[in-house]
Amino acid sequence: MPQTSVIYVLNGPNLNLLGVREPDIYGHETLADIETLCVDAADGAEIVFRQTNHEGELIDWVQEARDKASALVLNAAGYTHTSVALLDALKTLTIPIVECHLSNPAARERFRHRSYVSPVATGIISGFGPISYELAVKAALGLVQKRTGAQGRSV
Ligand code: CA2
Repeated sequence: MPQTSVIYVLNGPNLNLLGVREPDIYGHETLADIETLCVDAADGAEIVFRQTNHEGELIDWVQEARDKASALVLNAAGYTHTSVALLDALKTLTIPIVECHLSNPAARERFRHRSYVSPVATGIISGFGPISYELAVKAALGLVQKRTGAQGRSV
C-alpha cells in the first residue's frame, strides 16, 4: 500500500471521444474536464488518470495498480460487457474497486446489462454523467481511509 493515497482512474475504449461525439448520450464534457473533476474530488490524494482503446493496455494498467494504487476507479466502457481477461486481472487485486459509468447501463440495451467488472467491484456508480466520477473518487477515498484508519479515528 502506498504511503499517500493513490487512486487509479482507468478509462476504456472510445472515452477519448467524450465531448466530441454523441453529446446527447455522453454529454459535452471532455475526458480532460472529467480528470479535473477527479483531481478536485481527491482532496489532495494523487490521481493517476488514463484512457486507452486497447484491452491489453488496460489490463497492464490494472496489474500496475496492484502494486501502486490504494484504490481503482474503473470505467472499462465497452470492455465492461465483454472482457473475461479484464475480470481475471481485476480478480488479482486486493484494493477497493469502484466501477463507474457515465450512463446507466441497466437502463440501456440488453447487452449492456451484463458487467464483467461488477462481480469484483466493491461498489458501482452509474448514470450521473461526469458526477459519477466525482462520486466514485470520493467513494474510493472513503474506502481507503476506512482500510487504513487514516481519518475519523479518535486518538
Ligand atoms: O456509460 C458509460 O460510462 C459506459 O461505460 C460508456 C461505454 C458503454 O459501452 C458502456 O455501456 C457504458 C461507451 C463509451 C463510448 O464513449 C463515447 C464517447 C463519445 C462518443 C462515442 C463514444
